[in-house]
Amino acid sequence: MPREPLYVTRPALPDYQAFCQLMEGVWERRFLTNCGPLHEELERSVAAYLQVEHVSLFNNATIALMAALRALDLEGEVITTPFTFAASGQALLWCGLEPVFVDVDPGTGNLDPALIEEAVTSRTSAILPVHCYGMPCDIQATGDVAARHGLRLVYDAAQAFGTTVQGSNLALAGDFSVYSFHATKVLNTFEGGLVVSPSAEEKKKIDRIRNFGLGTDGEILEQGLNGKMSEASAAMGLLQLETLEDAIAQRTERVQRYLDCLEDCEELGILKFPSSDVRWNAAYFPIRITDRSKRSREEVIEAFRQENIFPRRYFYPLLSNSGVFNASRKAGGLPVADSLSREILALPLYDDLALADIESICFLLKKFTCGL
Ligand code: T4K
Repeated sequence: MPREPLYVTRPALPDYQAFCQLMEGVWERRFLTNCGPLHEELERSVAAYLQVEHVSLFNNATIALMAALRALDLEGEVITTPFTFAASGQALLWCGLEPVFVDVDPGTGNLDPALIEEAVTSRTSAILPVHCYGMPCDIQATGDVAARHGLRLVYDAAQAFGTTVQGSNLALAGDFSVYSFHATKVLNTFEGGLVVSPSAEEKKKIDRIRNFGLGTDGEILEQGLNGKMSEASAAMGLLQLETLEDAIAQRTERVQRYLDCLEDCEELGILKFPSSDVRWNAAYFPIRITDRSKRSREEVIEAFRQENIFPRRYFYPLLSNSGVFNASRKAGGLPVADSLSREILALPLYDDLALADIESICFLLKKFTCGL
């Protein structure tokens, strides 16, 4: 049994002294939030990293999603995936929108553009796809569907910071892209989020919504909320950005070790990891415990728990099976999402996870599922 628990993820932490140094400046200035200098520096640095011009930092991605949806003045139905974290659907409900759930691609867990198109009605106003596990959706085909039907497009890129697609900038897909900097993400700011806007005008609107809907003279111009990122979070982000590429390289090495260790276990389903034109951020390592496995997914979780290892069912239950979304339309049945959700298990993955721990996890997994 591993001495320390192995969780599905552990946050990367920068050098503590470097963080304290940035905090000394905060103490001197007594400027804690409301777009202080560290916040402004992080906005510039993140924009440069993503090679975009207009970004807005947020206190988390759920609020950032709500701000992006609000900025588009949407109403009626929004087509989205049921195979995602609760936040994607919850943001729609908070904006008074009606989620319509559409099935996903079995290889990637991402929305299937052909099924999106079949689900469009006269009440559809937008599409909210999710780059599941940080793996990019089919941006081209999804954008084509949106254009053909005059729909707005907001990408939930919460898990995708650091993923790049050759020839097209993931961050600029659709009307807005929203990233998360939560503690469990590849880059974290304790809690945090980001909206990428297509123009200065849109960014101005997003920034206003983020700050209670206030204009420059304090007048209340529109519906808003408090989505601002603090200086402490911005400091964390600045330090993490310096080491992000190393972190992704370390994660990628760990994914490869998993793939090597599991290649002889046919009872497991391995998702279709991105091809060579994608630089994936290796945010998660999900596998499928299929019905050929000796033990069920739930039994595997329990067996791991006995070993002090804690994989997670990302994503279970399907949003469409949760009471909160009872009234939401399910377009054409959701068989793929349903089986993915029943079989999926995200194994521990983080940048400093020991390679020997991955080998132990795979050894146990094969014992539980394939009898190897
Ligand atoms: N859209 C999508 C597609 C998302 O995946 C998310 C968030 C959002 C939108 C919304 O983004 P934010 O509003 O959060 O910025 C976690 C995260 O809380 C959530 O951010 C994330 N997705 C989701 C996939 O995972 P939980 O409930 O599974 O987290 P929790 O607390 O159980 O943590 C998982 C494991 O990580 C723990 O067992 C131990 C480890 N851990 C966690 C934290 C918080 C640490 O080692 N240190 C920590 O500080 O939701």
